[in-house]
Amino acid sequence: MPDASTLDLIQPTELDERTINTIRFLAVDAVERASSGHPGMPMGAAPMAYVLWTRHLRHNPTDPQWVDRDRFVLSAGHGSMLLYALLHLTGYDLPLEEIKNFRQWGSITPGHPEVHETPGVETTTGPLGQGFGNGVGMAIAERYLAAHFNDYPGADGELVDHYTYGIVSDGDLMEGVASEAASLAGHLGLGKLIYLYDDNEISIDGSTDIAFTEDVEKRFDAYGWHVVTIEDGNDLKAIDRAILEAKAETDRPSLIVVKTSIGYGSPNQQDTAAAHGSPLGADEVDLTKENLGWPTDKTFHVPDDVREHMRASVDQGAALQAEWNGRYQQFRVESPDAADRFDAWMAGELPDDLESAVPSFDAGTELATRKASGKTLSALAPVIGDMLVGGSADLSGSNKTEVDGRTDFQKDNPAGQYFRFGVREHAMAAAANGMTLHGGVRPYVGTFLIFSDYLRPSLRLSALMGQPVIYVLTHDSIGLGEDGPTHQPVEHLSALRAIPNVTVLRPADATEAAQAWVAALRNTDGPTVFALTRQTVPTFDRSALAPADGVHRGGYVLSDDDGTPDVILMGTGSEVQHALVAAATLREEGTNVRVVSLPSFELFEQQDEAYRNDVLPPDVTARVSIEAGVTFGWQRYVGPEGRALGIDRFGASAPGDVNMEKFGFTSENVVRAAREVMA
Ligand SMILES: Cc1ncc(C[n+]2csc(CCOP(=O)(O)OP(=O)(O)O)c2C)c(N)n1
Ligand SMILES: [Mg+2]
Repeated sequence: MPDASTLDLIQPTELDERTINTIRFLAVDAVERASSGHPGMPMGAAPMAYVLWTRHLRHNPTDPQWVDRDRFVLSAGHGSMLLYALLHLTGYDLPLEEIKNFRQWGSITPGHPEVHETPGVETTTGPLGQGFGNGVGMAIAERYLAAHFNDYPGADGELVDHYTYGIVSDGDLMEGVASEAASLAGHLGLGKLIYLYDDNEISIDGSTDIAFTEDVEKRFDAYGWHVVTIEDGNDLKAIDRAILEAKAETDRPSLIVVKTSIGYGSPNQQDTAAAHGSPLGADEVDLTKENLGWPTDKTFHVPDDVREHMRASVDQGAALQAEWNGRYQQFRVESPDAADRFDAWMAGELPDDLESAVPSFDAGTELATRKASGKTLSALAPVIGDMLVGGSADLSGSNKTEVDGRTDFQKDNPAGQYFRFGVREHAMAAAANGMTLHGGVRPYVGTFLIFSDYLRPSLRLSALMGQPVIYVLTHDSIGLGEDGPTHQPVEHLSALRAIPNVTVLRPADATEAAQAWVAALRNTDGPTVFALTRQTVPTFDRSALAPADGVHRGGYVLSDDDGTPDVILMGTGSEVQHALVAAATLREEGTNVRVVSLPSFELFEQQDEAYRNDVLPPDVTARVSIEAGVTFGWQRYVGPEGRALGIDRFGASAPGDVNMEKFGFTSENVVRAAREVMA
């Protein structure tokens, strides 16, 4: 720990004070103009943000994508105007006009920060706690990449070397996902993760006294964090000192608890929940401006010297990046192969030919799709290399997410490619989002499909942010058996399909599972979710059936007769086998049958209409679907005259094959339903 007396600390000036007030009143005025938003948080947190952004954050406003920039996460996303004010003032491409258009249609200043909308916004925040988890993932990615590249000649130990900062609020720290993520970060000893806690003791319902009274310092200390408390949130020197100390603390993540006042400066709303989420109101704005010595006749006021002072970030940022570019060039000269690899990882490049790397599976054998997934992963990992990382929330053996020859990512082994997330599904997914947002790694994460419920808010953000996290979710139906209805997903496939930009893939056999990995890896615009069986399923004889690369079209004709089908049988995953057996029975009766495998609704919907009509001819209305989940959503494919076989209730504790039989997932039932829809 550096001796604070020897540190070169900020000597606060009147200009510092005015700059902080500029940030405060940009937030106040923008919220006022929009007639909605959250002024209180920026007013209280402006000093800590100011010190962080002007004295510590290494960033380049003219290149927000500089790979070795420090990351800044505003986990308390409702304070978005704080971030927009900082981005505007430090010279990002965020003109004052956009601040005046805060929260309006088509502006780049949405109500909560959104990663692809605004230059300099690192992640989408607003659902409290998510940003906290994202930052942990960013710090993990930094550490991992540093371990993989910094030792090469020319890298000088500093090719990847940045901090991850965040501002977190009471609400963030009340959320479970933050607790999970904090516990993980403490275990991993993420020393370059530094969070400032806006400890204003106010949330929407009022004082935190009514619901949140634990000793946060002790809690984080117990998690293994370095914790410091600043009694006065306007004490710039104390904030500066605390950040310097946190940077020097390399073994533990840091929480800087900053006691602040929500709505600071507002005579009637400071320290009250009234300042949280609505405009101060014209009169109170005037009173607040008077109180802080701000001109009442001006809105969106940025004094010239404040602008000039903050715009110093542009030159500083360019110099920082130029210095880094020099290091990168040296690395490239001395370690060209590693530099190529570094570039490829940062660009998320995959080998062109993944197909020839996937294993083949013998027809006639039986294999659970989770096992086929595991074998495929093990075959692809060496081809893709260590950009591909992943782990499980304590279900590695069940999820088949481990890869031979890989080691665990731990404090003392930061190059390890495998992540022991512990029983922390939510933080696992939030961290995975942080990892993809950081760049340089491509994560997959594993748990049971049932526990998609425990990570769904983060999965939703993977989708909203277009992050290509791969979710390996196993034990995908009542077929898992004896663990019973608490562990048996029924509504989950439909629920996941309902989230926009999520690709759900439920492979029917081992060969489809292998193709599912290829499809998932190639999907770089959003998350992919696998639903994989615990139980074995037959590996189809592809010499008699269509090839498994039909997976890439989401739905394909697996088996067909000449001419127009009398009936179409369709299904996903472990139930497709029953459709095939049913087809054989029906064919013996002279029925013309088509069997369609539909592993992914989303990929199928991406196909053009001609293809979709080819697979499911509109004229053929006798249709039966079979899937061991709720029937919700299948109407789309079976149509008004078809029949959806599913399970619209909870499952039961019994052997998996008994469950399947009892709940009607049999070829006999498919045959019966087919006869009915044809009648
Ligand atoms: C997961 C989640 N639940 C609820 C909300 C709604 N919400 C927004 S801010 C907030 C709490 C505000 O308290 P705090 O985080 O301390 O922010 P402050 O009022 O101090 O700015 C809540 C409940 C949310 N954004 N995310
Ligand atoms: Mg608060």
